Amino acid sequence: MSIYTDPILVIGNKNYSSWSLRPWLAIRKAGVHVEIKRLPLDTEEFAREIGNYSPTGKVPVLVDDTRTVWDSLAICEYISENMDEGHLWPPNYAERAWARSISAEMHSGFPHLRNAMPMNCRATGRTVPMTDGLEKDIARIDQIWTECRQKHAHIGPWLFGGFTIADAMYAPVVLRFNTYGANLSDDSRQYMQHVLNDRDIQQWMADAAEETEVVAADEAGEE
Ligand SMILES: N[C@@H](CCC(=O)N[C@@H](CS)C(=O)NCC(=O)O)C(=O)O
Repeated sequence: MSIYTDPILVIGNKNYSSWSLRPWLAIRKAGVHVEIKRLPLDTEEFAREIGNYSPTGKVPVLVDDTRTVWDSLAICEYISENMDEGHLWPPNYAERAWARSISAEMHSGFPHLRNAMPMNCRATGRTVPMTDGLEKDIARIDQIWTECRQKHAHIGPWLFGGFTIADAMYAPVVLRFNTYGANLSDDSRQYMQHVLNDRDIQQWMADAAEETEVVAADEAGEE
């Protein structure tokens, strides 16, 4: 007989773990109770403990009673479906398809952005060399944000008006652009500012600022 305990989300460092931020933010926006366990990346503690939770040896991973859900997008889906009555997607099916498309695009794409601009919440004013690939990734993200905002500004300040998983998926990109800068449309810049002002994002950044670990591989760019 298993004794039910609160679900646990295992995350990495708040400063560096972009994948962890996504389900953490979805949990905050769903307003559900999930215990957060932090395992700092690149440490003996991580290596020793992650196998107790995750079959992939990676974070984030959610453990809910007998169920284990790994991979950021799958966790966001689980939170929406099983803990929030599907409210973390837009209510209309066509909008949902659009939100899912850009979420999947984020999840599997933008390799130049990921490599050149690692998430590093507490760093600002950094510059990295611009390449054709990076420029293309940034331009595509700018296009996605601009289209979403132009269509949904009358509903609310998030990509689809109200908060959805798509915002969770792009939140680390906002933090990356906050660190390294990016050439964006006015609509995209307003969206970025909205995300940066969000209470939960502010909390994540404040927690990140208090962390002391440094992951050398994720320290990119010149001050
Ligand atoms: N596609 C996965 C990526 C997970 C991932 O790469 N996590 C990194 C941290 S952000 C990790 O756990 N790295 C530790 C390791 O590989 O040892 C997701 O969406 O959750």
